[in-house]
Amino acid sequence: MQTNLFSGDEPSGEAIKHSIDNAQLLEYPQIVDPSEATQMFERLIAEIPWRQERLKIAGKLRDIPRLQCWMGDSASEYGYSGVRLAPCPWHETVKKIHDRVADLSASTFNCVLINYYRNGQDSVAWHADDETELGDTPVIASVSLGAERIFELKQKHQTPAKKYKLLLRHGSLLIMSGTMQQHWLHQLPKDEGLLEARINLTFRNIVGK
Ligand SMILES: O=C(O)CCC(=O)C(=O)O
Ligand SMILES: [Mn+2]
Repeated sequence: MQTNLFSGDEPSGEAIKHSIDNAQLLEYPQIVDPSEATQMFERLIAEIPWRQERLKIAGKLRDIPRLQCWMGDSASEYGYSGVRLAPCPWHETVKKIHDRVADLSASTFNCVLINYYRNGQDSVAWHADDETELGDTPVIASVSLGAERIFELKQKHQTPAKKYKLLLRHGSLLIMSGTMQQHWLHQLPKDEGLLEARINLTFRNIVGK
């Protein structure tokens, strides 16, 4: 698997534009300075109403390997891997991050899925954020706080599939857009031995709400 960064990457202002087929992937290595990012991280861990969602796998209900909170405008309800999530009202810190991200990406977001990976045993499996309520070419803005984790990308339809890895840093922003969700899958694999936690906020816009 090819590692960070992609050949042909170009700097774009304070962002790095990753060159991948049929997609746009823009990385801002630091949108908040590390001390403010740490304050945000600690506040979110303490104040977000984290939920343990469960999924039916082979007829058995199992805990998903992370805690979550769905947050957003009151009308946004969302389906994720078969789970229906009703939104919590905006938290002050999340709203602050939202405003920064909306400004940088020049996009509108009416909700955010927040994931809390308690340690390296927590993860998210291969998937695309391609739910119909997000539209055909969604802009997904993904903010990372806490432990650095590897984020992996894999082509959906090609054999052999190209794969890439990116290191997602404390206080960084990754914007996935264009036809990315149609052509690529992404995952956050387990990181055996990692004891530190990470929070990820993926801002989304549910169309027609
Ligand atoms: O934690 C991450 O960086 C990715 C999370 C993700 O892909 C999702 O919540 O859809
Ligand atoms: Mn995703």
